[in-house]
Amino acid sequence: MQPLIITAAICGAEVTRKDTPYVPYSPQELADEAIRCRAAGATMVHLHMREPDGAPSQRTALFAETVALIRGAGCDIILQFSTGGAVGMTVAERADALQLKPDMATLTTGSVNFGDDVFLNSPPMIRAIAARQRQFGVVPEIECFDTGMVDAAVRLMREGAIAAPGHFNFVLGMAGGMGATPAHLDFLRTLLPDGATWSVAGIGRHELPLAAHAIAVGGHVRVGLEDNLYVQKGVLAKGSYELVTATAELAQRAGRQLATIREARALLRLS
Ligand code: KMH
Ligand code: ZN
Repeated sequence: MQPLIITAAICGAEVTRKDTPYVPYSPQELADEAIRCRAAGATMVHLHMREPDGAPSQRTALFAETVALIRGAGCDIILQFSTGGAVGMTVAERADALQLKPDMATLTTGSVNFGDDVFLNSPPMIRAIAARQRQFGVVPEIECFDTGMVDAAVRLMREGAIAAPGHFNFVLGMAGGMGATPAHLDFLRTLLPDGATWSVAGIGRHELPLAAHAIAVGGHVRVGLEDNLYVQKGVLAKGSYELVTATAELAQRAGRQLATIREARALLRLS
């Protein structure tokens, strides 16, 4: 089995300090959290930005400051920027920071109801973000909130907008998207192009059970406060690093090695 890549999704766009006091906002807080997650076993960090008041942001200057702090501290974690941003942002806002050439960036390959909102990703929007990723040599992580997004990604591969076979992340359990059962995950896996890598991000209480399933069947795992606030029922995680630690413990019990940075970069086809 491949060594396990754990991605830490440390703040997202929706979680606020009203939900948990532990969500990082500032570049320094984001960098510190990324470094704690690396120490706990994460090989990749999925980054959103926040304005000082906590409002979701995709400002390139904030990404640049956060990356400088992470790298300045000698942390080698793989950097993955969000291009999803927050509901309602334009493609230009969402994709501006790709000019910083992170290792990876997300690419959601379809629209989905997102709570009471719609996370809009029309085919022209997806192609525009994919084109900017190609322009800056940024490898996409294909975010799938529903089955048709896998099929859409395969169509984009056929037309040359995304390189095959790709790396997919299934976000399961969000209100409006696919359910978060092992059966949903097992079905999604059957749709992937040969040679694709995949991870799962279970929302809320589904996070660690789906992580355990992915660890058992050879997939990779995303955890963190973007997706889930609790390390156990009723107990807030004091940071995404506690969720990374819990995932690393699941892997250890299952006999699955954690990927080194070098191994993760090779598996994800990063330069
Ligand atoms: N915040 C969501 C609307 C991504 O990072 O690419 C979109 C999202 C996906 O979080
Ligand atoms: Zn995200």
